Amino acid sequence: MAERNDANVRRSSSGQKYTITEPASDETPAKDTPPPPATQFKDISDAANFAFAMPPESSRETKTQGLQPMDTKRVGPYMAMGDVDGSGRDAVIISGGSSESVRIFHVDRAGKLTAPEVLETATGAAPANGPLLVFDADGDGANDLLVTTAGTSYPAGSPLYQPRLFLNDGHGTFRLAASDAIPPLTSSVGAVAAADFNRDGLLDVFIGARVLPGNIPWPHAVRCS
Ligand SMILES: [Ca+2]
Ligand SMILES: [Ca+2]
Repeated sequence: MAERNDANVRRSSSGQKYTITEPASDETPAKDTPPPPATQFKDISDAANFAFAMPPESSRETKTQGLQPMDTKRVGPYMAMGDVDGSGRDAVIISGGSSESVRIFHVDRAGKLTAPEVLETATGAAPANGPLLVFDADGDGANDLLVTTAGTSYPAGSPLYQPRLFLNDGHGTFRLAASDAIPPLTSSVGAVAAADFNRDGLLDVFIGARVLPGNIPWPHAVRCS
């Protein structure tokens, strides 16, 4: 019998015979588990009042679209951060599924998150929320909030996919912008970003579609306005 570890077996030459014998006892030998590596991060979710459950969507999109490899509306929840009340501290904004309201967690001076404000109450009768974008849409110096939609629960082209823009009064109170604030857009969204793409000094918005509902894997248009 020759005893070798895995590395030695991989380096063995031809013409040798190895006999591997299992222990007689049924007990599983203890693993030589190395200690977890040191990390610079520490979980303070409970101490910061940021421990909460956000249940996933219950229905399965893949039942109706055999080529769809995953449930796109279960990709979230999505999160965005930004100072929305002029405090100098970033709030945390979370969006969930079609039955989960968009919630705003402000951060107090002690670094703890306050009880969340509900931006809009979810009814379940709309697509799941998609990526969020905090940016100053109207140029008044206060961060506003764009809420997109995601998933394939509704047919392509449904107006229910229209993103919603919420304008901030500068103190963290949001109101839904006028219906013509955003051109008609029915994308199931996977990414959103703001930058001055055309260099005119004004922020522009990139909205990237993830899927075309009912037509997987046909791509959907990507918009920039
Ligand atoms: Ca603004
Ligand atoms: Ca621009």
